[in-house]
Order: sequence, then structure tokens, then C-alpha cells
Amino acid sequence: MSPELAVAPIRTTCAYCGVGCGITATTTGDRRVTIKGDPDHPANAGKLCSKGTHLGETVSLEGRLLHPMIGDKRAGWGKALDLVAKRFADTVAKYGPDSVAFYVSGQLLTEDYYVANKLMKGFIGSANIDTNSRLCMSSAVAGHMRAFGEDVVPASYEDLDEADLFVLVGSNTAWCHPIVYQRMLAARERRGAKLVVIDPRRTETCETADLHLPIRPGSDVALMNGLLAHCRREGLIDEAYLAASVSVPEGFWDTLDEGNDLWSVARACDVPAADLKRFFDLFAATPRTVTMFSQGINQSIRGTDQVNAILNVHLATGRIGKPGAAPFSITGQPNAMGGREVGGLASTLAAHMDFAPENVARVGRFWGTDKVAAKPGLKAVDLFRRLGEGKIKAIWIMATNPAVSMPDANAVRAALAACPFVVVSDCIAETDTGAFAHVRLPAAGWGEKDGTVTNSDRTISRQRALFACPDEVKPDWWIISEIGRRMGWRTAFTYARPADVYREHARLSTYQNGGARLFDIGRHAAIGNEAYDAMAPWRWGGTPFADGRFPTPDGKARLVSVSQAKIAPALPAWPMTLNTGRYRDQWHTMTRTGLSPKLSRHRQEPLIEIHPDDAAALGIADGDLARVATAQGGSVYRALIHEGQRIGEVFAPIHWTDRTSSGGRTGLLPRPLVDPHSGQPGFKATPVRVEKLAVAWRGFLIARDAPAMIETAYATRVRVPQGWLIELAGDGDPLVFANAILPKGDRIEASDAARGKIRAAVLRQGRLIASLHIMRDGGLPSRDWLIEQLQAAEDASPMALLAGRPAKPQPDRGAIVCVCFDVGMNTLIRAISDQALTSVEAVGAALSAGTNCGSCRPAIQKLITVKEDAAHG
Ligand SMILES: Nc1nc2c(c(=O)[nH]1)N[C@H]1C(S)=C(S)[C@@H](COP(=O)(O)OP(=O)(O)OC[C@H]3O[C@@H](n4cnc5c(=O)[nH]c(N)nc54)[C@H](O)[C@@H]3O)O[C@H]1N2
Ligand SMILES: Nc1nc2c(c(=O)[nH]1)N[C@H]1C(S)=C(S)[C@@H](COP(=O)(O)OP(=O)(O)OC[C@H]3O[C@@H](n4cnc5c(=O)[nH]c(N)nc54)[C@H](O)[C@@H]3O)O[C@H]1N2
Ligand code: SF4
Ligand SMILES: [Mo]
Repeated sequence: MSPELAVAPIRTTCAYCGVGCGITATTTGDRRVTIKGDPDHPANAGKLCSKGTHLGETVSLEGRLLHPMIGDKRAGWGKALDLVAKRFADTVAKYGPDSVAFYVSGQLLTEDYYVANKLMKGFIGSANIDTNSRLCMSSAVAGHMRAFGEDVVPASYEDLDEADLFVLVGSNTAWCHPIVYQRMLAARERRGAKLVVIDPRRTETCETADLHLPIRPGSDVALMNGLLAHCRREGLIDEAYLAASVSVPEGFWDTLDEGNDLWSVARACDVPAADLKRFFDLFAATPRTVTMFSQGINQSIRGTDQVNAILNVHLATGRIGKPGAAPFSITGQPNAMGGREVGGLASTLAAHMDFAPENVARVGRFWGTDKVAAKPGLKAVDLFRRLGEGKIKAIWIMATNPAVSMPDANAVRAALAACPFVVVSDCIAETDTGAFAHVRLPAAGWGEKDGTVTNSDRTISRQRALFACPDEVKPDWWIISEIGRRMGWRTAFTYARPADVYREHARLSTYQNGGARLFDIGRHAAIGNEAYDAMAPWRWGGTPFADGRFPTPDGKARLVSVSQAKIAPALPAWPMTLNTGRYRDQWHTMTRTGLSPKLSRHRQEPLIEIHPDDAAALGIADGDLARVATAQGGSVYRALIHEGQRIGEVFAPIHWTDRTSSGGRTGLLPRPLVDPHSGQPGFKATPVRVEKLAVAWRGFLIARDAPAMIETAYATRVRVPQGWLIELAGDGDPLVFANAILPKGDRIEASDAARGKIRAAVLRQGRLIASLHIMRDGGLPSRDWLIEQLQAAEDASPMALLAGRPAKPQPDRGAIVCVCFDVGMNTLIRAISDQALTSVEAVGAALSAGTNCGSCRPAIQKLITVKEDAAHG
């Protein structure tokens, strides 16, 4: 039976973040599916955030790569695979194994990842396979290895149910891990757990927090060392635990005691001493503490030390391996953890083994090869640097978009352009990285893929296919295996199904392990195909370190002496600091979330968030364009004036690409500087210059079809139902611009070009297909109603179309806050005020907002708080 005919719901896992929520999916037709949270999945117990909820809007075949492509020409699989295998084999023969590389991703399934790692490290014989996890969690990996001897996350989601204090460090959990955030809020309701957020920005995660410490960026080591020194002063060091389970380097406490009094720490972190003391006291008083950290810690040139500063506090106070007490590195991508388990980083070999000679020999025995790479390979930033130097002559990129997401991305583009042979496997036909490919291979995407993923808390779940692969699309494990076979290793790469790969991976994890490594999933070494198909989510590793034993030679964990590095003062040429990160409803380079009109409503443009004082000093008003420049390049954003920014710092999202915008591409700005231990880039602190970009006019186009190229100062587009919304700004003659951009059809117009005002609509058979509004001065109409006209059942009057509003005006609902029920900011503000609503629940009862996925609840809370503050202020 083809999967399309299946009627019973299929249990699978969300495509996006490392929370790893379970989904029950019911296919309702060709490429149509109804998505619900799986009530039985341990990660989410039936809940889904906005991104998971709207997965159904992303499974169409729009924009898909459906056939192998050699250059611009469609090619058969046989020809494409032969070409890739031959070019890799020839390059290795001529220049050696280290002249080729793979760059892969935490969005591959474990089975795909395993085969890619085996091919490169075991048979090609180089460790030049690195992954976008290098940009994401390699500092956590390096920190875990230093402290525990193995990369093990010593926490689970059940710890969140049992904790009394959550410390979120460098994590915008409300937006990036919303279901985990909701779980923490539930613990707060149930047992009064407290929430402290440590983030230079006031994010929505802070809205429901008991305390927010907006520390100076990069001062986390000072904060954590200060906390540990405080715990020592308060007599909270667990001496018995240290004696039995932790080795403490000589002089550790002497270094720590120096300069770590409350006042010095408050000054180093630039926060009020009273707030700092509140945090320290709360921590001291609460044994059941979970410290959760992500990119604000990892993505720093001192990331590994920052991780160890956190682990030190937990080890020294014995808050690890016990219910509700753990340091918790929360992972970003759906299978970042699976990738770590197969050893997909250039710095690890396989199955939590490093490149020690006995490991290399063991893995060689297991794989039946004498070619296993004997030393680590190049980490992402070095890998692309070597590519640029011409030392790597063939690269295969799978499931990641480095032309956008790497630091100094324009240099990465130049390196790709110069590389003799670039292969890209992706689901999407046109990506910024794919533009550099000599061969593009059509990979199965979410809903077609079949295999396993591991989430942040070590739970392995099945992702199952909902649809058959369309056209010539193939799963990644199949594509990689075919290359392995064509390069001459036929038996090593004979897999008929993902279960074959999974069994081998499980066998390797247990092969001559003997308890040396915690990662041992040997219980599945002989799992049958049916059992694999039916596999329920399960967690490996139990409660790690509960017995006080660690996977180091002496069985003890290690405190690591780390000290706060000097934070370089701003340079006159680059006086501000750029922080980068994520929006609630977009996923990375938007190849999938960008297909969803619902998800596109929350943030419609790439914004640069800036403190009012900085904006005033730079002459930038809310809604102006601003250019952000670094030594690496420049990018244009819409300015959003935001009190939650620290003075001197701006924040920009990472999502926009050349496919979606002429500006807002953020990856080109950061320097390619990395942490010395992990090789992870410091994405969160880049010296920049911000300037107002003066333009003559601003406007927007709403259109059924997106125009190809738009020549103007700024153009950025998002999906709306039945079309596109394109925000615009420019300098030239607006009428010339309008003539160039508007599609053919019956044009109606009420423009006054001399005054820089365009109001035009294009109809075909009476139906609206495009509507353009441009103004030199003054406001533009609300986009909402015009967007609705693209799909309206009745034709609107020409007058109304040109005015941009119905004859009988509706109130403007404002920017969409609740995407599930389409509730806008203005609607919320009016209801909160008119109906005197004082809780998120009351708002939900009145407007439904926040009652489905719950992702917008922090935003609603913020509107209530602002209203209350105004009333009291
Ligand atoms: N909606 C959405 N969710 C996602 C993703 C997505 O693209 N969209 N991506 C997923 C992936 S792969 C990842 S890795 C995670 C990332 O999840 P998060 O780490 O939560 O997200 P970010 O927005 O990258 O950054 C987190 C915070 O670090 C703060 N920060 C910056 N500098 C410092 C500092 O010096 N110290 C401290 N303490 N904090 C600092 C930033 O202000 C920011 O608010 O999200 C995952 N979930
Ligand atoms: N400035 C700055 N830069 C950053 C970050 C930051 O915070 N600031 N964060 C970094 C982090 S943490 C991350 S994780 C990266 C993310 O950056 P990327 O990995 O570059 O982003 P994605 O858009 O997720 O790219 C995934 C690609 O794989 C495709 N794809 C999806 N599923 C599959 C599949 O099953 N098989 C194949 N072959 N292709 C598939 C998608 O269509 C998409 O093109 O960005 C990093 N870059
Ligand atoms: S929190 Fe949201 S994006 Fe993350 S796995 Fe769950 S539903 Fe998917
Ligand atoms: Mo990530």
C-alpha cells in the first residue's frame, strides 16, 4: 500500500528543533496532511508550537528539487551518481584523501549521517567531514568532553518537571524551544519553580521570568565564576561529592577566590549588584536547579570556557545526576544529537570515539577497512578557508546552506565559486548554496524521510514517511551509499533500508565498548525490521552520572579552571556590537517555514533592533532603513527601535537570503573567528557600524506571483495566502519603478507621481493580481485587507483597492501575534484595554489568542505587563 492510501494517523517527529516533539499526522490527500501533537510522546505530550502546528503548510512540492541536475540540465540518477563518484575518486587519486570534503547537517537523519561519516572517515580515508553542528553546539561538545570525558548531556525533560529553579543562559527558549519553555512554565504553576534569564537582550523569554540579568555580552564566565565563589562563601560546595567524583586542578580555588566578590562581578557583567545578589541567593537556596544554555553560550570565541564555567558550578555543588538538578545544553536542530552519536564532527571518529589509535583500529576492524582516518579533519571555518585556498578540490554539501549560514559568508561564496567540483544535496531547487553547485541531488525531505532522530534529552524517535518520494527524489542514505558503491566499496555500502543502517550503528556503539563509553545502544544491534518500524521513542543513557562515575580514565569528572577574558573595547570604526539569532516562526534560511503564509506573518521583514538612545544618536527613526557594515561586508535592514536592547548593541535575524530579500542577509557580517577548543564561530558579538540609509520612498507590493528581480534599494518578500507581500524602498522615480514591476493586466491607478505617490492595482478578469502602494511621505495603508483581496470571493471596488481599505473601514488588527487564530497586536491591545483583561488566560477566553500552540503567550503577557506598567506609572 502506498503511504498516500494510509488513513490511520502516522506517528512521526517534528521537522524542526531539538525539542523533538512527537506528531500524529493524518494524510488527507495528495501532499495534504493534518498535524497534531502526539499525546504519547515523552517530549511534548501532545503539544506543538507554531512551527510544528503549521508543518502541513510546508509539504507541497512548491520549489522542490525533483530531479538530479548537472549544471542547469536535468540528468538521470545513473549519470549524476557516476559523475560524482568519478570526480571524488579522481581527486583523491591525484591529490590524496584530504583534498575532498563533506559538509553535512544536524537535519540529516541518524542513518544518513552514519553512512556519510563511514564513507568519508572509513573509506575515502579523511576526516574532512564537518557539520553545521560546528556552528551550533561544538562548544558544548568540547565542554562536556573536558568535564565528563564524553559528550553526554546529563539532563532530561523530566528534570524540568522536578526542578525548583531554571536558569536560562543565552537561550531565547520561548521562541527557539517553545515546548520546553511551556514545560518550565508548567513546573512554575505546579510547584512554584523560579525562572532566571541571563541574556543581554530582553527577549520574550524574559516576559514571564522572575529575574532577567541583561549582562554585558561575553561576560558569562565572570558571572558563573562569581556564582561559584558565592556558593563557596556560603558553604555550598559539596566536598563529599568532590572527593568521590570530581578531580579539582591544583590552584583552582585560589584563582576563583580572586576578584570574584559581588561588586567586581556586578561591574564585570554590567548589572546591578542587587539583582546579581538575588540570583546568587536564589541559586544558593535551590538545590534542584537546571541551568539550560544554548547559543548565547556556545556561539562565542570563548564558548568552551563558558560551557565549563557552567559545568563547574553544577559539579562543585553536586547538582548533577540527581532529579531536577543538571546543566542542560539544549540542542538546536532536530538531529544534532544523532549526529554527535554517529561521530559526524571532524573532531570525533564514530560512536563517541575519538581518534586515539586503539579507536581507529577498532572502527577499522568493525567496518572492515584499513583506510580509517587517523587524525581529526578540518572544522567548518577552516574547511571553507582551505576550499578558498584551493587545497580542497571537491566538496559535497548536504542539508545545510553555508552560503548563508557560515560566518563571513561572502568569503564562503567566493570559495565555492572557485572550487572545481561542488555537489549539493537538498530538497529545494533554488538555494543560495545550490547556486554554486556543479551537481544538485534531490533529497527526500520531512514527510518522505524514514529513520531516526535524537533530541536534546537523548530520546531516539522515529521519523516516518507520510508520502512516497515524489519524482526522482531519494533519501540521503541511499544517495551516499550509491556513491560509496560506485567508488568501489560495494559490500560496505549495501543497505536496503534505513533499519539496516540503524542496526549497524547500534552494533558499532556496543562493539568492544565494555562500559568505556556511555553511548551504547547495543540493545538494538539485532532489531528486526518490524520492530524498527514500530519503535516507540526511548532514551539512551538512563540518568547519566547518577552513580557519581564519569567516563574518564579515573572515573572522575573534572573542574576546569576558566577565567573571564578581557572584553575588547569598541573600535572607533566599528563602534557597535551585532548580536544575531532567531525569530519565533522562521527556521534558519526559510526554505521550509518560508512556504507557510501563517508563519510568515509574525515577522515580515529582517529587522535591526536598536536601543532608542542609539537610534536617536544615529538619526534613525522606527521603520527607517539602516545599513549594518563590518569589515566583511554590509547588509540593509528595517530599523526596529527596542528598549530591550542594551545601548551599543543591535540584534539581527539569521533567516533572510538572496532568494527572499535584497537585504537582511546576516551571515556575511560576522568575522570567521572561532573558539580555540571547539572551532565554533563567535556569531553573537561582531563589531559593526550602523548607519541610516536614506531613501526617497517606501512602499509595498502585494501580488499573486513574485516578480523575478527587483532593482531597488530594498525589497524583501514573504508568503501570504495566494501570493506574496513584498516590502519595498527606493530612490528612483516611483512611476518608472511601478511600470517595471507591475504585471500585465488591467491597470487601475490613482497616482500622483510628482508627489511621489503611487496607488495602483492590476486586475485580470476582474480579479486582483497585484496591488502597489508607494509613498514619499506619510503612511501606507494596512497590508491586511489588500492581502485578503487576493483570495476574496467577491471583487472589491476599484476605489477600495486604490485606497487600500474597504468602503466601510475595518479596524486595523496590526502585526499578527497569534498565527493560529490570526489575532493582531492592535486587536489584542484594544481587548486588553476595553475588557480590562489581566491574564493570558482571560485574553485566550476573549479572543482565542494563545489557546492553540501557545507560542504567542509570552507576547500576550508582554502586552498585559506594558498596559499594567502604564496604568501604575
Ligand atoms: N523559531 C526557531 N527556533 C529554532 C531555530 C530557528 O531557526 N527558529 N533554530 C534551532 C537551532 S539550530 C538552534 S541552535 C536553537 C538556538 O536557540 P537559542 O540559542 O535560544 O537562540 P538564538 O536566538 O540563537 O540565541 C539565544 C540568545 O543568546 C543571547 N546572547 C547573545 N550574546 C550573549 C552572551 O554573551 N551571553 C548570554 N548569556 N546570552 C547571549 C541572544 O541575545 C539570544 O537571545 O534554536 C532552535 N530553534
Ligand atoms: N550569524 C549567525 N549565523 C548562524 C547562526 C547564528 O545564530 N547567527 N546559527 C548557526 C546555527 S546554530 C545553525 S544550526 C545554522 C543553520 O544554518 P543552515 O544549516 O545553513 O540552515 P537551514 O536553512 O536549516 O539549511 C538546511 C538546508 O537543508 C535542506 N534540507 C532540509 N532537510 C533535508 C534533508 O533531509 N536532506 C537534505 N539533503 N537537505 C535537507 C533545506 O532545504 C535547507 O536548504 O546556522 C548557523 N549560522
Ligand atoms: S518545539 Fe516546536 S519546532 Fe520544536 S520540535 Fe516541538 S513543535 Fe517542533
Ligand atoms: Mo543550530
